[in-house]
Amino acid sequence: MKLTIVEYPDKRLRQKSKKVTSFDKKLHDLLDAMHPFMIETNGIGLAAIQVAHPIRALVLNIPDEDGEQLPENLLEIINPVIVKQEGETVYQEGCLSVPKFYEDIKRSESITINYQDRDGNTKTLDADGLLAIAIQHEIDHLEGILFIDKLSYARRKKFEKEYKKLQKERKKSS
Ligand code: QAP
Ligand code: CO
Repeated sequence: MKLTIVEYPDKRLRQKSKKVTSFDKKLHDLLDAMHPFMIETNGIGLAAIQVAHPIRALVLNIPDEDGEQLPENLLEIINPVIVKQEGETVYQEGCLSVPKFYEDIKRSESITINYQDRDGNTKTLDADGLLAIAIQHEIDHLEGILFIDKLSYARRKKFEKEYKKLQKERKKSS
């Protein structure tokens, strides 16, 4: 399956993703394609809507202490629901759908989610650190929310200006 990234300001990123009800080969093929796509594009998290599939599915692969993204650390999360969140943390986030832009974003420090795996089995996961931040970022995608939506008015304006300039330069060189 060939995947391409959907980039801001594409309106498709604003859709609310649909709950997954069929845990079938079609879902498995998509997940199997999302993992290598995420690694090749230097991502640590990817929601299906970012590759034009508006379903409530995401993949994560948080690098270990050596910065390596090990296959055994691949997480596939379907239909996630945050059932508990505690504390506050700030991290400089980026997004494959908003290339080359990074800003500090405030999130809960630790979370508990309920979700399903690729076969529809119900699971619970406690997360903190970068994993907790990444899960919250990806769950936002399922609601059509981007990390840039969380910026102050002034920062958002600055972003829009810089991003437009960057896009013009990218168009010129492509
Ligand atoms: C979401 O983000 C995230 O601008 C995943 O040029 C962000 O994988 C989770 C990326 C922060 C936790 C903390 C961004 C790759 C990748 C870019 C990503 C770029 C190339 C972003
Ligand atoms: Co993102």
